[in-house]
Amino acid sequence: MDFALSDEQTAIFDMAKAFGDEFIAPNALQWEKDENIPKDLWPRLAELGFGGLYVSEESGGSGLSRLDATLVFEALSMACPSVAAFLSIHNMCAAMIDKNGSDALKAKYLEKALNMETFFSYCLTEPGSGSDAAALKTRAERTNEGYALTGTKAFISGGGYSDAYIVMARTGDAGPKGVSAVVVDDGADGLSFGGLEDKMGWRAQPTRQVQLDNCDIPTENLLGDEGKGFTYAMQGLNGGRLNISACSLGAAQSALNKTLAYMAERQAFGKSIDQFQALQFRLADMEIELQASRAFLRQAAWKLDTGAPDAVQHCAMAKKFVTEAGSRVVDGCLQLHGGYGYLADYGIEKLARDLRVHQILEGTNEIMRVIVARQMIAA
Ligand code: FAD
Ligand code: 2MC
Repeated sequence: MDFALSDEQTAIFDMAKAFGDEFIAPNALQWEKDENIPKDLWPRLAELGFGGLYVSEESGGSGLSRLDATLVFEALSMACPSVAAFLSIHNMCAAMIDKNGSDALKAKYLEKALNMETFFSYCLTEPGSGSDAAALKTRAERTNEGYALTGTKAFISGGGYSDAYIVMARTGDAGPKGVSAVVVDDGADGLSFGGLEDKMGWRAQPTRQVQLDNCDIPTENLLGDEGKGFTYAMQGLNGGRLNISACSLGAAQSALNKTLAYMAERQAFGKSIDQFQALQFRLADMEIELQASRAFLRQAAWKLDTGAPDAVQHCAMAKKFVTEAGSRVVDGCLQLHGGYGYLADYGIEKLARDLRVHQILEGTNEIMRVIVARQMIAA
């Protein structure tokens, strides 16, 4: 057992960190104010191979492991977790196409997804079904040419911004086995979007409803087999949950780094505030939480990479543990900044807002416990 990163993994982390430091961190507060990530960022990330991190090399992707990918999201989130998490959703979609798509679907979308000419969103949640995802009602009716989709998807990251959408829709009976996954292009007839959601965090990236009203798609846009869409969607989320955890981890680490520097400068009662042992203990507790999170997350990623039988549970456990630890650490960092922590210019309050949603999306942390407890009881 080796807990160290390889030289190659260290280089991957450093490359992502350097990109984030130079091109994302200086703009993060402005992009949040603008409620927009400039689209020219994505092809530049794609040049580093970040458009298909764990798309196989034979399909033209980077062929990295899930563990390697967590390093990229941890590093990019040190610059902005909202931008990094958005990239994670695209990667989840690209990998779903690579893993499950027909040759025709891959030929149509994969290359453009990898160079991020085509940016993907993932559409599972509906207004009436979030945690109970298999209760989704959007229908995909067979037509002569393909499918006609009708229904509404809620809370879609990149809704109205992305170039294509992977939509989970019902082609069969109630329950998970009646769900298929299809690709819908931006601009398709019958596709429209709700208004921009006004959110607590993740404000740089747009969230909208995706509305489908007899939206026609060709047969070739079916992803994999009919009736397997729910499983594809869940398999995609296993990696997504690791990435979201990595986003919490990187953001919390950057908050802690900033806090250490701040405390060395800030004076109170004749000394720098890092000299108060009560505060040193808080720093130590935060360091311990992040180190434990990192080790636990990487172990879960390794389980997914190696096809361990308990990989799903470990992804869920990591998501619950790391996203909560990340938010606790950022909140602690805000407190250690005193009043300045509450001001936007210091960047800490943004992280507190951005990270909060990581306990809700990609499966709430209650659902993560449902997954773990089901396995414990079944064992
Ligand atoms: P509900 O399912 O209604 O849950 C309400 C509460 O009940 C929660 O606390 C939940 O944990 C709890 N609960 C529900 N069932 C159980 C149970 N069995 N046991 C214990 N507690 C339970 N979705 C997408 O498909 N694509 C996206 O790109 C996307 N992006 C998002 C971006 C943002 C900013 C947000 C806020 C959400 C996004 N989502 C997206 C949706 C997200 O995945 C859902 O909000 C989430 O899965 C929860 O669903 P819900 O909001 O319907 O809550
Ligand atoms: N990995 C692989 N397969 C999975 C899986 C996973 N994580 N979870 C479920 N499955 C399979 C499962 O094995 C079963 O297949 P089979 O019958 O062949 O064995 C099938 O999917 C149905 O699973 P369940 O019987 O467990 O389905 P159930 O309806 O009871 O509940 C639950 C599943 C609650 C775990 C699932 O609905 C869930 O994860 N809900 C949370 C939804 C969610 O995460 N939404 C995120 C939206 S995306 C987002 O927020 C973004 C920001 C992008």
